[in-house]
Amino acid sequence: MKKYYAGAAFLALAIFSASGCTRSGGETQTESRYEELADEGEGYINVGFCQVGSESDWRVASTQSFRETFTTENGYYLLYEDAQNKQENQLKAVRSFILQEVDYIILDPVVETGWDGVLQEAKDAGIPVIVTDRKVVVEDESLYTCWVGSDFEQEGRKAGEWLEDYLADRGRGGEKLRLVTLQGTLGSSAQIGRTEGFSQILEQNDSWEMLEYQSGDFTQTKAQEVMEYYLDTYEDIDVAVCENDNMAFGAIDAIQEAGKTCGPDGEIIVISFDAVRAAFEAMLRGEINVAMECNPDQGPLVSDIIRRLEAGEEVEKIQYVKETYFDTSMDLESIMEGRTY
Ligand code: GZL
Repeated sequence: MKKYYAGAAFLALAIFSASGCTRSGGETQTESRYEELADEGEGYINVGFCQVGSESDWRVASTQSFRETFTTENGYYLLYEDAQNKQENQLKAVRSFILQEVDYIILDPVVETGWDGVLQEAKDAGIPVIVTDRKVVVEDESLYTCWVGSDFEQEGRKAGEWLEDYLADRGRGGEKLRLVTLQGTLGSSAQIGRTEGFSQILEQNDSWEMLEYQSGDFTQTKAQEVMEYYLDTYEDIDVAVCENDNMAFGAIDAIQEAGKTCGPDGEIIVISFDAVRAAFEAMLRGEINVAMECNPDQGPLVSDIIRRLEAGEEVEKIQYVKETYFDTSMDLESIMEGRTY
């Protein structure tokens, strides 16, 4: 437990004021608020959580998981920063956590590179960094304690394998297929892994043609624009690979506005990733064919890691969350009853 200094808090405030970083509610903290933090944080494990943003349903579920886990009832004082999908905001937030001398930093990095400097600063300050969800690529792996998240490449491969089976079950194996991909935020682990994983199966199917890759940045709005371009540019698209649910929703809007159909009974097969509740609802409406699960409930896993570190235990460097997929052949309503997101 590190002592909290008002002076450091004031400097942290100066950083936040200049950066536009906001607390979760969007308000900017006053100096007195940081002094309050000093008292509020005493006696708890102080954890600084630097979240990517709030760009998708998955991200909202991820934030909820951490907020519900890192509570004072559970022995934590959580400092939460929403970086609004900007790496510069994440760098400032991590530096603020260092200045406030938190006990642990949790980082969900918007993209994989550009972290060596700030992670060295955290290491020099003696603050362990736990990376969650997306990965960092750094020269020195000792700059972070461990990573917890999804095997994105496996998600991509499983999506390709699902498509092979889906087509074979309908007597369409070996059929000429025209695909488009709506990629996530370029350079993010989820985008890199899903694109790579699916491409491995694409390469095994000579009759499949990937017409184009474009990023929808994991947002519904951008994805609708990208899908509108695809529909204007290419005849007879058979499959839309959407690297998250919100982009699938945008693609569906564009498909329907173009007077086309999608889903199990439609012209265009829609493959999605995340499998949030709204994706289940879209599958039940017959708009999405399959949603590859990406588990956002990583708060409890990270808390367990911190407890083990507090007890002086070693922790595994890489820890994957368990995931599956859901498609319209399944009893989706029953499955939804048992899910928290
Ligand atoms: C995946 C996560 C991605 C989700 C998107 O672990 O990083 O970011 O797939 C989210 O919904 O925007």
